Amino acid sequence: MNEYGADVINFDGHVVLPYRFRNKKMKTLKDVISLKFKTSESEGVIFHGEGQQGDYITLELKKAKLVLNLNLGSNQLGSIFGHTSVTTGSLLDDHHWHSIIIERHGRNINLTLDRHMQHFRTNGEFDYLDLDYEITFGGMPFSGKPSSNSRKNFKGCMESINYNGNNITDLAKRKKLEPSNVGNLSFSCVEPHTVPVFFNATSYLEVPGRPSQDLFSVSFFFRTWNPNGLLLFSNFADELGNVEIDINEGKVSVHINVTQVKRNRIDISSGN
Ligand SMILES: [Ca+2]
Repeated sequence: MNEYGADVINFDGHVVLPYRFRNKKMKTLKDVISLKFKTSESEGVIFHGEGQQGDYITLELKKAKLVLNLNLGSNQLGSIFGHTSVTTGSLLDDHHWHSIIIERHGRNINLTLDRHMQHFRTNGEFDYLDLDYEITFGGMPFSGKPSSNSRKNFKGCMESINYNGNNITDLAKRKKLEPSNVGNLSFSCVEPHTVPVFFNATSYLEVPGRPSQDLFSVSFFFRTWNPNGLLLFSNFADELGNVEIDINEGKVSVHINVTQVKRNRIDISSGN
């Protein structure tokens, strides 16, 4: 039950893992679906199921938030509109584990993200979720409608996937499920090349410089809610000066102080 354990699946952003229904159809009044995920991507389909009647359930990441789209049925005349969409969480692309539990009884849903539970009722008048063929993890099925192709596949790790009592992770590991033939499914969590570092107001990261080089080069991504703060500071060798990158009222500024030249300060400002 940890990221080094046997229960982890790594999705490469291409592969999709279908769980096919034995009787081709799955009509449920109750559903319990739970899993954990970890990703650095802000977009991606975690799982999806749909039926020819028009029912669907899709859990996906959008702008690093979790979105559950659910439709238990609409009628032909359009007077019953079943589409329901609930968004929860934020900054979920932080490459930390997040847990999800979806418990449904008819139109009543409890959506739990990291122990924070949200209750809602689905729109429409229908109680049964009618899915056909399969529920897919990590992306949409390839035979899906053209409109679904715009949705990105999930890239990252999932752990302890349980769909109505079926241990999907275990079935996949025992090769009882057949992943799509594009991309790779593996059973250990691949760490990304870049891992975010978190700073509070007092912490900092100090790295050694490269002596006797006349080039200074640095690049990084950052994300913050704070309008002000020091991003980077470095002294140049031989007391030549220093460089400072900060956020000032929401703008990034680069200050280069060169002590041995008369016009000794260069300021560059960008962003908002
Ligand atoms: Ca239905």
